[in-house]
Amino acid sequence: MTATQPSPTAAGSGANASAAFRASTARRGAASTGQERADRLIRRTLEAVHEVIREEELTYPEFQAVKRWLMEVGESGEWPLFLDVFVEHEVEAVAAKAQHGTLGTIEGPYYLPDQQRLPAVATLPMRADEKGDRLVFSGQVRDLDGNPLPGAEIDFWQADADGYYSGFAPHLPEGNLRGVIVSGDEGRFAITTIKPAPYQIPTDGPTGKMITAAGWHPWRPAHLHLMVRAGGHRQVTTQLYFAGGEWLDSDVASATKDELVLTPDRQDDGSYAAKYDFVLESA
Ligand code: MBD
Ligand code: FE
Repeated sequence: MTATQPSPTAAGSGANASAAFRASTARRGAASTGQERADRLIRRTLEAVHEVIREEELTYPEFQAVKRWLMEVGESGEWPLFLDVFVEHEVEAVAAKAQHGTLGTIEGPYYLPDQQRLPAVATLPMRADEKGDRLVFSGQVRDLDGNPLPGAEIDFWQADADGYYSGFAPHLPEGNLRGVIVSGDEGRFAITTIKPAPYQIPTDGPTGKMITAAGWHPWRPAHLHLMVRAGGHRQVTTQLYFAGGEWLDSDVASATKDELVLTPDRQDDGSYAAKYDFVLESA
C-alpha cells in the first residue's frame, strides 16, 4: 500500500458496518428468545467469564483495561467487525450441522443488499482502471439431485486489489465489485471480476489494538463472498478462497474450509479462470 492510498479508518468502516447491520436486522428480522433460554445463555456466558477471572487471577488494572476497551469497541462502532471475526464462525458451525449442499461460512460485516442485478454472463461493476488480475469465475447452480437451477441469484461481493470493500471505504464508488448475477439456462453463470487481495482488519481501531496486544496477525486470506438463492431452496452464504494464497491456514476470522478453496487456472492472456458449482437443498 502506498502512503497516498486513502485508508478506510476503523472509525469509518466500523460505523458503516454498524449501520449496515442495523438495516439488515430490520429487513431480515431478529429472532427473540424465551426467558428460559435467555437465563441459560446469559448465565453460562457470565460463568465462562468468571471462570477465566478466577483461574487467571485477573487484577483490577486488567479489569479496568478490559472495561475501557469494551467501551471503545462500542464507541467506534466495531462490534459487527469484532463479532464477525471472532465469534460468527462458531455460530455458523452450529448452523452447518443441519445443512446440506454447498458448505456455508461466515457472512462477515461487509454485505450490502440491493446491488445491481446482472445477467448470467456479466462483468461486475468496477472502475475503468480497476487494479488486479482479471478473474472469470464460472459455474452452475444445481439442487441436491443434480437438477440445474436457472434464475438462481448469486449475490456477490468482494474487496478490491488493495483489500477495501465499496460502501465501507470512502474512496470507492458505490457498488464497486458487488452485484447480483442471475443464473441462465442450465443454471450457469460466468462473472468477470478481479482477483482480490488478502484483507487486513483495520489496525487503528480497538479490534486491531486487541490483535496487536495479543501478538496475533490481522489478516484474512483473499476471498470472494457469495449468497446463493433460488426459489424453494435454502439460501447459502459462503466464501471462496484461492489455493496457495497467504493466510489460508491462519485466517484471523477462522472461516476457511478446504472445500471452499478455488484453484484458478492462468490463461494465455494473463487472466485467471476459476470454476465452482453450487448445490442448494430444498427449503
Ligand atoms: C472481512 O472481509 C470479512 O470477510 C470478515 C468475515 C471480517 C472482516 C473482514
Ligand atoms: Fe470479506
